[in-house]
Amino acid sequence: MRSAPFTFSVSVVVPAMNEAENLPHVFATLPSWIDEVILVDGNSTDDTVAVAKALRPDLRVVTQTGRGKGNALTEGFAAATGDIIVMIDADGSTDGREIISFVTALAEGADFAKGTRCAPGGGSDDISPIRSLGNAMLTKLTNRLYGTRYTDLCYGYNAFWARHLDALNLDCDGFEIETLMNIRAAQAGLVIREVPSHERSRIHGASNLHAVRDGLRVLRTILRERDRRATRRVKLQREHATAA
Ligand SMILES: Nc1nc2c(ncn2[C@@H]2O[C@H](COP(=O)(O)OP(=O)(O)OP(=O)(O)O)[C@@H](O)[C@H]2O)c(=O)[nH]1
Ligand SMILES: [Mg+2]
Repeated sequence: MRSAPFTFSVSVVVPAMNEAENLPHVFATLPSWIDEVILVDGNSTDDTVAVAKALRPDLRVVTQTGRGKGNALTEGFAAATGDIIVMIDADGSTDGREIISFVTALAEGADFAKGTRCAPGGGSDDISPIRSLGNAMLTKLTNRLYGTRYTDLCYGYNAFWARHLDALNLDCDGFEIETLMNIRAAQAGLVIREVPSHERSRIHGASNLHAVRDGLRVLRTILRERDRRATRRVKLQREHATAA
């Protein structure tokens, strides 16, 4: 039952591929005042969907049509009906009890609330030294190229007002989705607030992320978005010149 006195509604989007064993833990952390939970199933071969539905009869299930976490989130966001959309993982690493911090940041004026493990109050039980180094380098590069002041680029716990979905214009398939969101949010001039978050270890099962392969996808995204920005600038200048 809803107990928080919000005037807006909150959807939680959970991408899940073979996470049946983790879902009882994940759903147990979700606040009672969430209006909608959408599980985006990546064609799981275990009981993910059945377990999820049994845990939450009000659950909405979206079966993704493509592949990858990016595709899953994009399709889940499109299906969400809430004023606010929160994205969390289904492996037990993101704690639903932190959702209130994200929603509060948005209610206080942020457009985009970005989780960070690397600011005071945040942390990780999960990230390896090599991934931590890679993330730090990619974060630094993004900050340099886009003038942002992010402390943690590649983290999957974020929330935003659904009205900004068009500005984010998401069009990627893989784990680079968080990077794309962070860059596009900044480029769209959204008010971004970082929210300290503590990442826990995956409870059961194996990670789908491959540090080198997915790190390179993130790097390509960072560089490609810079080219997109340059192309857009030239196009705008041409349009101005033609109009003058
Ligand atoms: N629907 C769907 N969900 C996915 C897909 N790939 C990953 N996920 C989910 O996305 C979330 C994050 O994936 P993980 O494999 O834990 O990767 P990660 O959290 O980035 O990496 P770790 O820190 O190693 O756990 C989990 O809930 C996965 O089940 C996919 O292709 N489709
Ligand atoms: Mg994980």
